[in-house]
Amino acid sequence: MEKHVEKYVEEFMDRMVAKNPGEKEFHQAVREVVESLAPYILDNPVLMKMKILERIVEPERIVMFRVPWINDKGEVEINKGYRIQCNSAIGPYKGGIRFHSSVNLSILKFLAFEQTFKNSLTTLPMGGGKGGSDFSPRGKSDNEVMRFCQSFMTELARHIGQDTDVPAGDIGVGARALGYMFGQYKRLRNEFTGTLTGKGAEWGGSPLRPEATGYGTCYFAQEMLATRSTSLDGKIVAVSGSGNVAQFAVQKATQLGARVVTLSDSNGYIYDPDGIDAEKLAYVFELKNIFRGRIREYADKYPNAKYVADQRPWSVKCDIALPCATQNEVSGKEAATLVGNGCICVAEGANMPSTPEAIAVFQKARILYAPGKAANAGGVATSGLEMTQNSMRLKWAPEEVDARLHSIMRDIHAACTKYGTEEDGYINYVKGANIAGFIKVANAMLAHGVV
Ligand code: NDP
Ligand code: 2IT
Repeated sequence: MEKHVEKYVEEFMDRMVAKNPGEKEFHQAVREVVESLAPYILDNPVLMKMKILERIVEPERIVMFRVPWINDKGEVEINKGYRIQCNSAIGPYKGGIRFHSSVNLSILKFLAFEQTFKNSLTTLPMGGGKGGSDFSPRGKSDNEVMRFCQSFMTELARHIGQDTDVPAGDIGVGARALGYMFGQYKRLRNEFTGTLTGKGAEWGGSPLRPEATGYGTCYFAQEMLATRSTSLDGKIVAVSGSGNVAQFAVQKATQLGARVVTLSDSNGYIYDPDGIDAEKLAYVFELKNIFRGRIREYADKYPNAKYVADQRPWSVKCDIALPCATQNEVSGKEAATLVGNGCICVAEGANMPSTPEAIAVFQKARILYAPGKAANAGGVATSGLEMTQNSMRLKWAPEEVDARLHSIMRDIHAACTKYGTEEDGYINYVKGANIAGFIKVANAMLAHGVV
């Protein structure tokens, strides 16, 4: 990095950190973006004069609220509820809701910030938002989850709407929680609109929304691999996580001819050298989505597979890694192990799963590496397609949605290539995604004046 660019980055970060003390995930996400954008901003003085970057890192609005509910023992429980409305320059706030014990302001601000760039990349008119709670659905009964969701939505309903802010799922929020939240929203507002996405197929959901994030990540990986005249066919793939994104990443990678050999959760990972084929994946769907079991049980069912407790899957030899669990789940050391084992491509299904140290390792080794805001944008893109279908009050065929998803992922790849190709021909997808995502939002903000 040139000296004057470095100075700009460090001074910007000093001010930003001082204004947002202790929010380490938010600092991390902002630093990555500022490092990519600094040369572009220094070349465009109007962006500096109008303080576009300073405004983008300040969410337009943050709502924090109490979520009281009663557990099955009749006791009162209290959780924190949040909605970060980060940026509405190019469309209504849009982004998922996360229910996990680790949720805090820093994590949701980093997610809402990244969402702003991701949504811009999709080419659809969506601003950036994110919400959630420190409520953990794990071990809770259906009735407890329902009571919690109803209490959460009773407050959130005042702040969202189909033209204002459109939430969806994320970690801990799948079909069940979305159903309970939609039911309560509909009841409170006495309206049936597309205010939430990821809805059930029978009540306004888009075909392929459940599949979209995992499928989109594989479509993006295919585009990356094509730049090196190869594909997923015949490759060994390591996937982390075993939730929504991981499950459908396994499905699509397998359909495209790869052998997926790992899945994980926060307790450990399974390694199945024979590959997680369609039949085994059907078992995983049942285990995770119906019985809400742990991935360890896979190794009991399929004895050829082994379970490794308290570790992540990155020491397994693979050609392609798809981190699909959570932020900062690939360390610099694990990245070096992946590269050392011959991994040629990392496409992020999760948001910010690679630490800055890991990203540096991948880029230094010149392997294909795509950040979540590009590689996992298929989920929110299909949410955008759900909004369109809801507004038109019709439903497209799965083939049509799949074709649109595929073409959006190709377009995102092309945008990353346009803005991220370096002098030696290496595609820096981080830089490409950050600049491409930024330009549209920045131009809209310039047009709107100081608001
Ligand atoms: P799910 O809740 O369906 O699955 C999450 C998976 O990640 C589970 O296997 C979970 O294991 C694991 N996990 C969660 N937190 C941790 C942790 N702290 N350490 C280790 N493992 C963890 O969520 P999704 O599949 O929807 O989300 C996965 C990732 O993809 C997230 O980063 C999310 O932001 C991102 N994403 C999701 C999209 C979507 O459409 N759903 C769209 C774009 C990105 P355990 O059960 O042990 O917690
Ligand atoms: O991180 C994400 O992009 C999501 N959790 C999906 C957001 C959405 O609105 O579909």
